[in-house]
Amino acid sequence: MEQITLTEFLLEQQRAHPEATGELTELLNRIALCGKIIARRLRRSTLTGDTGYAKTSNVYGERQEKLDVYANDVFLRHLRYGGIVSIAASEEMDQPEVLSTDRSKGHYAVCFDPIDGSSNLDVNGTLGTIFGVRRRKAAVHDHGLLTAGREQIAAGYLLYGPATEIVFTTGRNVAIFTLDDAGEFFLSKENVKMPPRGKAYAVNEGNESFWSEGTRRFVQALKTPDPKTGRAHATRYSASLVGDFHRILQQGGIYLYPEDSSDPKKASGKLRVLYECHPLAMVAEAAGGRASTGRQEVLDVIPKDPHARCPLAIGSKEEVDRYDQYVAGKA
Ligand code: FDP
Repeated sequence: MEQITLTEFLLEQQRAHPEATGELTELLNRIALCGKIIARRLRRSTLTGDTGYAKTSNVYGERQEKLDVYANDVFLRHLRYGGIVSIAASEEMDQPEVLSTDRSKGHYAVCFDPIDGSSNLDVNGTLGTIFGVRRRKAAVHDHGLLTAGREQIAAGYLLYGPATEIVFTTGRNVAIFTLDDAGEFFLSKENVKMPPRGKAYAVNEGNESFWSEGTRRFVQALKTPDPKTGRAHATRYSASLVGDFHRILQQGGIYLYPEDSSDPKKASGKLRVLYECHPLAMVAEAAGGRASTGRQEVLDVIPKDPHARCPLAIGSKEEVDRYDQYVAGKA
């Protein structure tokens, strides 16, 4: 099989759009580079003492892992180079950081979650990095970040599992690239389509007593055998949104992080709109799936601040549609 590298793929896409400047190609290549650097560090982290807590906490008051801090720094360093990114905002930083004030360049704003699934760090479990790219808005006090997810022009994630993969979309289709020993990302799946219905669901069921009635009844329905097939949905929860989403992208199903009444901070769920929900929602839609808060399309959510959260139901269209019905009390 002829193998095509990420760079070749991006250059081909760029050539197909004569108006393209090449800056987005460069940016996606830089994000892939960050993924390689982080993956290299993760591969040896249980031997080198890199796991465990840093002495800092993030804006949510959550203790940061040393690798959260490391991965955030890797992104900042490599996004700054070349001046094509004006603003970077991350789950691990209190405020968005201005990387370039050169108005002739710096056309992009990048939101990212450097390490998703941090509780898996100490046990060599699946991890990820999530990113979403917007065009910079000139002279807007909030840097143009507080906009709907539909403003993203590209989004995706890196998965650190048995293999490191990068998955992204620029809106038309979704492609998966796998890192091989040569240090190159090679195309492993093109034009990925999410099945309209799946066989599994991912949710932290330990939180059930803090869910709304609609969420509780929905998950109960997933566990009830379908009269037509005699099968119920299987539970598949890895504590890594990226890990769970990657399965759902390819095999269908649904991931849920609903509103949770155990903690006022989780009244809108746990996941952050800009760093997690918007980017994955863009990938899901481009693959034919959906992402909903239960009441609204995730891509229509306009966050009130850079660290705003929203409930997330993401995956196959059939399951996400059904979730909305339960939340609305129609099922
Ligand atoms: P984490 O906080 O460990 O980074 O991004 C948030 C996230 O992980 C998701 O990756 C994961 O699905 C979820 O939170 C796990 O949260 P719970 O421990 O509450 O289940």
